[in-house]
Amino acid sequence: MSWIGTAVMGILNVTPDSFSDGRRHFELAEALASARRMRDAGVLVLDIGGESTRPGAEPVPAETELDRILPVIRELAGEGVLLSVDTLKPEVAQAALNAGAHLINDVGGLRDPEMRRVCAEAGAPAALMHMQGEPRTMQQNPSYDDVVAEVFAFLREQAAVARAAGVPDVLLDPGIGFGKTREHNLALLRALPQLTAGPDGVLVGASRKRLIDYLADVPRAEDRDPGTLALHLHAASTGVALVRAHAAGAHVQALRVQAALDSPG
Ligand code: HH2
Repeated sequence: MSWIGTAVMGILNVTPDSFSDGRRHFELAEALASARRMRDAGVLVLDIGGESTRPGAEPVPAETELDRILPVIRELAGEGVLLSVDTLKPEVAQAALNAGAHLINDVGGLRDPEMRRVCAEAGAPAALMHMQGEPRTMQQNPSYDDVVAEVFAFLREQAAVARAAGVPDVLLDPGIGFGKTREHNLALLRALPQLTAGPDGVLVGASRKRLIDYLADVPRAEDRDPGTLALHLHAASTGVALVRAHAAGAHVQALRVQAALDSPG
């Protein structure tokens, strides 16, 4: 995937317990209105999630996830925006693709062979993310010998495994906040040029994450959009393909300005 500027993946949570916007998107009408606002603001893709993966979150059954996301996918398919589904479960991915979703966002990094098979058979690209441990416990004691080398090696290996299984295209995501300390996250963000120099597109998701509190003392997630933008503009300057953001409209605007400054003439 060659770099043609950084696009925005707008976050559409249809979970009652997602860490930053709670019940707001839980009602279908509100979810759809929010999705259409993000589409009109110029996002490339909407990332629809029916299970929170915030630190400490408990998994939900596949039926619950599907009850939350399928009505949204069915309504939005064909409305001029790509639809990504944020799920760890192959059966959820399969049903979402059948309902009109285009891309699977797997925070499990396509480690599950069944997830690779579902994407390959549907011809669906996938975002594969690095996570140490699992959401319930991942922030308890994250540790690495060399976080950059280990995370990037994992992503490159998983990309090769996915391609060998027939997944048509992959995006690599270092997984900011997924089993990582403040120092681990910063090291990965600083090392992004190593990843964007490779053949695959890169996705970064730092939106409203605790890292911003550690860096700038912002305890409430909903107050972290300025810090998010700073991190994502940095990521964009290294050539990432996509940034995953709650404040989608602000991101589209800022990235257009940054792209104008960077384009010659
Ligand atoms: N972060 C979250 C969820 N999905 N997917 C990718 N590819 N990269 C990420 O960094 C990423 C992700 C965060 O989890 P959650 O608690 O569900 O919060 P939200 O979806 O509101 O960001």
